[in-house]
Amino acid sequence: MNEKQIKNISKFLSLVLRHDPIKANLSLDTAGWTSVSELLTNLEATRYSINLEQLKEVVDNNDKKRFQISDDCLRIRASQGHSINIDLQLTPKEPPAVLFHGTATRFVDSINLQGLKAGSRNHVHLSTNVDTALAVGQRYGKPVLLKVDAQAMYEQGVEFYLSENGVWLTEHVSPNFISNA
Ligand code: HQG
Repeated sequence: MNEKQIKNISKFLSLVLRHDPIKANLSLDTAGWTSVSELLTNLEATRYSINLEQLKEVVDNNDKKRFQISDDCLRIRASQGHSINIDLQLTPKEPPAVLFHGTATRFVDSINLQGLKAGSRNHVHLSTNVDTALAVGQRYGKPVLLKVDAQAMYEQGVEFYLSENGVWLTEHVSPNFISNA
């Protein structure tokens, strides 16, 4: 497979495993997993004829490690970013003292009023890395970097989760924990 094919399949997997499994005639279990063999069969029927090795290539080459295949290779899921209601079954974890969120300047007034909301996804996505956060913000316009006082939130009992691919997740960030970075 060439890079373009890998990217196209990866995009389709994001769609199916995070947002719209019906697009590949699949259902996800409560933790977001689906059957690898059904996925391969249904991919072939819809648009991409690939085998398990090629699926692994897509998963391994993904720039943000968005997908996980179970150790027995029977199941696959997206590591984060879902809009459908699933429970990743992650254990709450103490976050680093400071986390970053990149957004677009046009959202800042609303964020200052309402805090960071998960929107269509299940969680607010936060990063330890400034460049990653800025790249995330860039997707929506002129980026701005926000700093989240994760330590204070944690001390007040707010739960954080670390996804398999290193994204920090929480349900909501109140405005009083947000400042300009
Ligand atoms: C903004 C990508 C107005 C929020 C990335 C963001 C990430 C508000 C947008 C992952 C708001 C939601 C998620 C408020 C938040 N008022 N706007 N109160 N609260 N927002 O795409 O964090 O490439 O759902 O700042 O790498 O941008 O798909 O979230 O701009 O990890 O794997 O509303 O998506 O990963 O947008 O990105 P999103 P996000 P993938």
